[in-house]
Amino acid sequence: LSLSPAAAEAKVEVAKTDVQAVKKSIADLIEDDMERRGDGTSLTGTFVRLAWHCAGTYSKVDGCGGSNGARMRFSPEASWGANAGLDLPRKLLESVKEKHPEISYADLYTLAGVVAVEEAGGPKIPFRLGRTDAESGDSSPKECGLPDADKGSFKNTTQHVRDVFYRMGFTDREIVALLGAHALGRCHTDRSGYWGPWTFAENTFSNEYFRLLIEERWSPKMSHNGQPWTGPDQYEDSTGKLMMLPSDMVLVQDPAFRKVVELYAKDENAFFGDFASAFSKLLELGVDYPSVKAWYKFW
Ligand code: ZEM
Repeated sequence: LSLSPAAAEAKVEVAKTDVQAVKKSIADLIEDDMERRGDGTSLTGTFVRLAWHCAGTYSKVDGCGGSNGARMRFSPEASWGANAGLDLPRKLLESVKEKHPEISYADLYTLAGVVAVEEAGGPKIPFRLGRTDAESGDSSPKECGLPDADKGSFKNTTQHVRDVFYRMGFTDREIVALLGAHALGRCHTDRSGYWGPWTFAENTFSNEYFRLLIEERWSPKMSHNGQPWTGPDQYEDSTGKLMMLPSDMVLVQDPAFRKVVELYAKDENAFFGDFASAFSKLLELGVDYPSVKAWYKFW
């Protein structure tokens, strides 16, 4: 069995990479940054969003997109509106790349998402090295295929969410599991226009997102800090401190999605297991692991 030149080169780099050491550097970065901020926010959510936006461009129709290549470093992906604010985590991860130059950017950006989930107390995510870096954005999809949070009505937004995730090859159950990542992090008005966290513990990976979706009364956000809310349509809980996007509300409006939300709200283990598989699958979409798999160890 012979490897393509690119795969052979990747094999050498992979063999040199000490994954545990890279994971430790990423975890240290998250912890140091959190201390520096001191306001209860952290990089965990932003690293998970980075990994997801690297991978979520994938289309099973033409095999285009996916985390291989780390094409978000280049135009057009760097300037897609959907990726606003993701230059920040990419810049911070440069310090890890300097310490561990043998890991590809594509492996580093996805591994950062994996470490963030684990640091936040989430499940262990099966992860394999082996992504290689593109030299330009020439092989990026022409159009941004990442999902919008609002298509004007629940009906259209539901269809849109299904269209986007079916294109990647996910099932309804996997869609709900993946959206549970919104337990982490928050929306930033200067990135997406939306505001606020989904849960009261935005650095903790849990099934809180699902519990809140079912148990809270969500209403359209009308005001913010005593002023009328002028941002895009979003939902807030009874305290006004938490948020849901229209695309989150779809999960309780649609009967098939809702069943899975109810399951995860009751059974955190089921959520953790399903999330670990679905997130691992997401991060490997379109990655061309050569047929010789023996050296692709799972971490
Ligand atoms: Zn998100 N997401 N997402 N997401 N996301 C945001 C933030 C985060 C959608 C979406 O519009 C937005 C998935 C799916 C979908 C995370 C993880 C995952 C934000 C706010 C928006 C608007 C960005 C900002 O302002 O900083 C939509 C429409 C989705 C599908 C329908 C999936 C899948 C994810 C991972 C598996 C995370 C962790 C954040 C928090 C980012 C942060 O900086 O804290």
